[in-house]
Amino acid sequence: SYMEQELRSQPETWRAAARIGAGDNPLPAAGARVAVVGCGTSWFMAQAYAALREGSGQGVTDAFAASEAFLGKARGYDAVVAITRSGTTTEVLRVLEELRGATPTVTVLGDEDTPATSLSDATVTLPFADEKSVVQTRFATSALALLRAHLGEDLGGAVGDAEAALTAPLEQEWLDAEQFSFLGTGWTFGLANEAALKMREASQSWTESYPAMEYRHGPIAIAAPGRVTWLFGQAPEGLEGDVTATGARFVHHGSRDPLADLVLVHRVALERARARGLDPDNPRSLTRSVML
Ligand code: F1P
Repeated sequence: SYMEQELRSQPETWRAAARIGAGDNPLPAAGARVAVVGCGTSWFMAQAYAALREGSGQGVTDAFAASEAFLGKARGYDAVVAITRSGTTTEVLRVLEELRGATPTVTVLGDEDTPATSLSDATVTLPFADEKSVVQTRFATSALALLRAHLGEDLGGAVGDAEAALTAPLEQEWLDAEQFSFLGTGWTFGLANEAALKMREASQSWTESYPAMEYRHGPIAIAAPGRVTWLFGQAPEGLEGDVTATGARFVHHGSRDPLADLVLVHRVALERARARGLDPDNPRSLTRSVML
């Protein structure tokens, strides 16, 4: 499948994206007030980037689903970053159109020549990470690698961890699980949202996602044997004990870069799709880009 080829190329595409992020590019400089928009997977990458950028002290950074962007919110952003693999997603194009001539926009794209290209003040294109599969893997993670490198992060460890995640054994419990809850804190909450979406899109699995400590405020009520609770990033105190007490399988790879842990989820989603006879490249009810 395309999904398999694309997810396997991630260490290489992250390296290439990080080089662009660390070099000269039009992404907003430190100090700017930035809004980041996208749909679906691209929105979740926007969430991760917003938490990282603001957390690193480089300026106020808010993420919005493009369909909800700026609704009833004060404007006043110095720049807007849009993330869209296709450059054709209706809600993203609407945001770019609305901001034209008012707020500078930079769009992170898979392809050079798209409707979003001409509507943006500047673009960063990742053609080597563009994809054929409807389900995004390497474009999304490479876009985030680009953005992290632009914030000054060294992606070397993440790339090495992604290589390891491509060969790590998959546990049978993950392949058989009846339900998954993905959890994260700060930027890894965006990754948890993306992990849950990936499993739904590729394998029609029942999945949910929450900020890690929110999980204890209700959602843990469905944790049980045969279900998996998968935590990205740092482990908040007390969470593991609460989850294991339910009989659910608690998964936490604390020493791995959380973005590389997402690669492991890509593989689980692909294997579960195969086991169910699904084509992960062409999920039911989805298209490569959603247009009105
Ligand atoms: C985003 C999108 C996602 C969806 C799927 C296909 O498109 O439509 O909403 O989850 O992964 O892509 P894009 O704006 O990044 O092209």
